[in-house]
Amino acid sequence: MPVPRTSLRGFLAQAKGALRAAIDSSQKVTFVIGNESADLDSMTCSLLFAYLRSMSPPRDAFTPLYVPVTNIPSSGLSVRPEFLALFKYANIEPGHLITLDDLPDLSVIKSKLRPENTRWILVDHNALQGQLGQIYSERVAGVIDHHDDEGKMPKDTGSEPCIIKRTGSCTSLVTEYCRQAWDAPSEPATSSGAANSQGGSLLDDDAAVKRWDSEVAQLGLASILIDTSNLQSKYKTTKHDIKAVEYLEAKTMLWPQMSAGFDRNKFFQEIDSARRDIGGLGLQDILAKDYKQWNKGGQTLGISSVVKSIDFLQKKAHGESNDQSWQDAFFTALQSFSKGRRLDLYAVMTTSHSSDGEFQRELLVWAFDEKAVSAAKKFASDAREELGLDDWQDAEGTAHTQDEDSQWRVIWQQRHVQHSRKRVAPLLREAMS
Ligand SMILES: [Mn+2]
Repeated sequence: MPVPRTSLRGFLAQAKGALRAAIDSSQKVTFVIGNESADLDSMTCSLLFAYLRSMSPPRDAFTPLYVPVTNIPSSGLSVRPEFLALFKYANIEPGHLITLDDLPDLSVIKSKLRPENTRWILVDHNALQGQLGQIYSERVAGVIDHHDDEGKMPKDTGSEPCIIKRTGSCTSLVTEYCRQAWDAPSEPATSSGAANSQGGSLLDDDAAVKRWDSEVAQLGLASILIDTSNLQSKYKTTKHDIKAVEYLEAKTMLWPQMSAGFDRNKFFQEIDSARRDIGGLGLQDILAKDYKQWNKGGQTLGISSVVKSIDFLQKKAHGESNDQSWQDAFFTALQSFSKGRRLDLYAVMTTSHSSDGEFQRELLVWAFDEKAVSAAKKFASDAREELGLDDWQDAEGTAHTQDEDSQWRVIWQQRHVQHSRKRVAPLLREAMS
């Protein structure tokens, strides 16, 4: 039985209820989970997929309801102001989101959510990382992603999707996959009091459906616009993104109250400035905000993406620790971030604009032991040309390479700015094997 048509807000309340039932009374559960950087794209992919799929699940679905999980603890929401900026368009609040805090504690998760009772659809990644990956990898039942294939996809996904395509935003692929179901006549809404009490208005009313569609469409629209710089990035924008934006914008406008005042450029600007507004965050939070981690060849690699320059990060570090030079304070902060996560290899990728508006990237790589040093040096020689790596210099013209037997640290200007973490991460992982 499909879930009757309801608002995203009502749906999330139902999904939380289903998750609780799964934990408390060993019910089956299907998760839709984004990657652990939990950026806007990952969050909206899981919401869109779970919401739309639950309205028309395949006949042989493991469970009719799909539970969207944002792959961070709820405390992580405080460093994602862009989520809050967007939630109001979707008529949801942070408390509606299902996060890792809604799953059982990792020490007992295996007994509370027995692997055989779960199924996992991965969106915006194609290999389940970390401790969830160790327990539930075998239960991955479908993938929609726009990263390099890590070779861990299930062989047969049956009626669940198995899609990896290079696009600006994974939300574009989710939209493409779900739009047929979205446009199909919806299951008649019921006036069941039980569902009403969960916060969803179930009026079988065309106007209500248009409003709900518009709210969900705006969620998806935001991610695609952010990931493609409002469709202006020539490196990132693909035809999938353009089509999905057209489709979602049309859905947004079908709600008469929205069609009068909606301005896509303004909408993009608002979400984008919220995302860039990280000045009030501490440096550790900035490094953790868009962070991913992998294990390869017995070593652990971490990569932080940051929307400000190295110069900004150094000043931030200095401001937080007045007794050290800018550089020392910065490197101390990176070291403590890496130690806390037991990293062998740590990279920081920055994006910023030069004074004359040119888009720039910097790449810092720090190897903390001999094995990691040799991987980092191999990466440097293998990837130098492709990424356009030039030595980075600070305002005083000083480079900051540190080379000792057991450690190596280097900062580059990455001239070939089309390459994001989607390319840099596979190159680093390759060098580690
Ligand atoms: Mn993505």
